[in-house]
Amino acid sequence: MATHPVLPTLIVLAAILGLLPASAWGVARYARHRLRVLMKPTFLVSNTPTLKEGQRKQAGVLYVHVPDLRPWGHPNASPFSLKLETWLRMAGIPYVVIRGFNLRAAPKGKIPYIEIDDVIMGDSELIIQFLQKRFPEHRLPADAALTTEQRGAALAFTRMVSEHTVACMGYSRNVENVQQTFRAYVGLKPSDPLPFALWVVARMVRRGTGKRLALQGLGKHTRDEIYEIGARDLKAIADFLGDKPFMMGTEPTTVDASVFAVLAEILWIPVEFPMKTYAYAELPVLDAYLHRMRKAVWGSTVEPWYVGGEEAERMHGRLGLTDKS
Ligand SMILES: N[C@@H](CCC(=O)N[C@@H](CS)C(=O)NCC(=O)O)C(=O)O
Repeated sequence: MATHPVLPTLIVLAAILGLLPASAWGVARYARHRLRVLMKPTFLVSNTPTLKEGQRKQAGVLYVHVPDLRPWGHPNASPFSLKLETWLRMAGIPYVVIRGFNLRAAPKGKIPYIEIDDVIMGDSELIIQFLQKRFPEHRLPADAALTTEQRGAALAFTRMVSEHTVACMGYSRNVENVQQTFRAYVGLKPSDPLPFALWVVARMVRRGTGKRLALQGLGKHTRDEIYEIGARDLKAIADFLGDKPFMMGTEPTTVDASVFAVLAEILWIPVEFPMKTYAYAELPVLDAYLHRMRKAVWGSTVEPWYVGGEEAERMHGRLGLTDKS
């Protein structure tokens, strides 16, 4: 008896529909694995204590989970991880880094997060508040000396850079220039083809960020509007800084950790986009501030950083990014 022709078609269709999600999952997993392998050679070694594989965690030690993404000589490509590490150094709180990008293990599905004894918590801002209470002896004297007006301004700037400026930067990094950013992550030239695994992850990141920005509202604007809006944030920071060495005066305070981290991910990266161009062309105070913060907080612990100017040229050479068009 002849089988009805619709039946095999239905069976094939069902198989494809069943297999597609499974194969997409497989491709994503493989792509993540390849990404990790590809990024390994771009890691630069800093003197930050790091938990090695197989090492046991110890009581009373502060462990900081940050992504293992250290391109360009930055301590971290993640602005919020750079912020937290910068603040920990400012406060002089010893910590051990655990590198990885396992968002499923993160309490809020985001990096960075910390572990100390039985506490595990996410969100750089909440973490800082928690650590300020846990280690009162490490309270920054400059924070304690702030006036109420300065405290208000510090909170407003922290929120601006962490929720808004960073999102404008994220449009370049994860949407418009996502492929160039991924090339830079692994030290490829802009003209090099992106390895398939990276291309897959870049597309996923682009899609996810696009959706998130649209929901947040920023993504409803045009490209030029987004960069214009972001540039206004940069101008506000430059205006507020004026002649002061740091945001609140002569000493770095907690707000500087946030401002420094977000600005570093805009100015000191080997990817060109309008906010960066504008900062270098119109707001030289910002690059000077970054250098000051880096020297005050990080010293020479991480070398070489991608920092613009001569050093930038050197890093462009190292990364093969001489074509800046
Ligand atoms: N409000 C959080 C933001 C952290 C955040 O957005 N982290 C990024 C890396 S820089 C992340 O985990 N992104 C992955 C995701 O959102 O899926 C904080 O201050 O820690």
